[in-house]
Amino acid sequence: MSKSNQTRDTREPAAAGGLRFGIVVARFNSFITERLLAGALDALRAAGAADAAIEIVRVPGSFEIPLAAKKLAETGRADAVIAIGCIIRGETSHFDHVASEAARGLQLAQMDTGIPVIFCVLTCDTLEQAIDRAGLKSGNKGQEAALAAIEMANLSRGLRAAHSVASRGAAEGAAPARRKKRRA
Ligand code: INI
Repeated sequence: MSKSNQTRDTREPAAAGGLRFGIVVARFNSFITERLLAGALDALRAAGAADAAIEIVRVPGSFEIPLAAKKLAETGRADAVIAIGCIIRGETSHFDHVASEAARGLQLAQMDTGIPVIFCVLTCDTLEQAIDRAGLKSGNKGQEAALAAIEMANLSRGLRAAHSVASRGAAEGAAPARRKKRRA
């Protein structure tokens, strides 16, 4: 199988009309993160998201993204949150701490709140790698993150709706049994 077949995205174009999004953007390496934000906004708007349905929050660096993402998810104002940051390896182990805590914190944020949190935190060895992923050679990872956010927001809504139909069905199914018991 060719590499292009392995990686091709065969999803239908996602629809974002009626969905609400939160975006947390780190100011550290803002030359990159603002490009990722622009890519994410382009993709959300192209899919039908209204500007009024997109809330953007800025934080100092990637280490601070998880707490802001969790708080945004907890407001109930977002069907999905996109976390945008850029961590570039330096000469010390600082990179590893920031990168691993950002990833761990964002996974915790989505598991704790039940709101999808999309990981758009670049972890690069060089500035050139980051530039490539923010709109040059390798596309814009912000756009990819927006598509993942739309997909997960729709999936979550669908699963919630299916769950409430199933719960209603179970409650209705249980009601006659309770009535029968009282009559006996
Ligand atoms: N934050 C980043 O988002 N990217 C980096 O590359 C980075 N580096 O290399 O230090 C970085 N550090 C700041 C960190 O995220 C916190 O803002 C800071 O430690 C204060 O808590």
